[in-house]
Amino acid sequence: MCFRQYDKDFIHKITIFGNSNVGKTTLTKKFVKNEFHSIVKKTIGVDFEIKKLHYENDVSITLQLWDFSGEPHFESLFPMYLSGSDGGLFLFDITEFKSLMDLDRWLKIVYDSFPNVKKIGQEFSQKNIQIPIIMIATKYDLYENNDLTKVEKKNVEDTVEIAKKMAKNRGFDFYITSSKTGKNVNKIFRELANKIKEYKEIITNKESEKKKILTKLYE
Ligand SMILES: Nc1nc2c(ncn2[C@@H]2O[C@H](COP(=O)(O)OP(=O)(O)OP(=O)(O)O)[C@@H](O)[C@H]2O)c(=O)[nH]1
Ligand SMILES: [Mg+2]
Repeated sequence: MCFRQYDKDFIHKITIFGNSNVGKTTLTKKFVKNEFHSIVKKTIGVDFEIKKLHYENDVSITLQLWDFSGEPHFESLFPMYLSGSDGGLFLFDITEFKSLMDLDRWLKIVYDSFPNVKKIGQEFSQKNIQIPIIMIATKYDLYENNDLTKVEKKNVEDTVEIAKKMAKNRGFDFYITSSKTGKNVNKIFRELANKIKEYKEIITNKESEKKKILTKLYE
């Protein structure tokens, strides 16, 4: 990646959302502290973590991770916490089909929280929102470790296939992860950080184009 001087000061606010129990806190802790716990307290409102990503030439980007509770009674707080977000991770549990089906319910809150978002049709997609969002399938180790019955395995396979299609139709990147084995955990945060940087550059370029046009008009 190519960085300019001002990138050294980059801070990205990332919001992590999805139903309760899908593994948001576990993924955050795995990424920040390389820890995995099989018993985790439910998040009350929101938890907050920080981690620096280091790049070449001593450049680093600070990620502020806002790990939001998936419990419905905290939902009304979500728009407030979303404010100023640069990117989002939507998590669903591969063994819990309902957690995938709630994608649009979560996206609606995200969309409603950004005043300038274009809302076209009923389906929420990446092109209508100004921050990058990545879809994350969690707990893949449960599929790999052969503890599931044949029927449960087939259900997981169907869920993942449907999730891939939903992600493709909406223009979201999609990753399968496990916080237990660490599969793709670092990768998704790096991917999202890179995407945020691209989005910020597009916005900066658009703004400087606008300024150029306005300057010409008033010359
Ligand atoms: N096997 C396995 N279990 C996981 C994984 N990720 C999370 N879990 C378990 O899933 C349960 C719920 O995880 P949490 O991280 O608390 O879920 P959450 O999405 O933060 O839930 P809320 O805070 O209530 O919104 C815990 O028992 C975790 O150990 C994973 O990758 N593999
Ligand atoms: Mg939590």
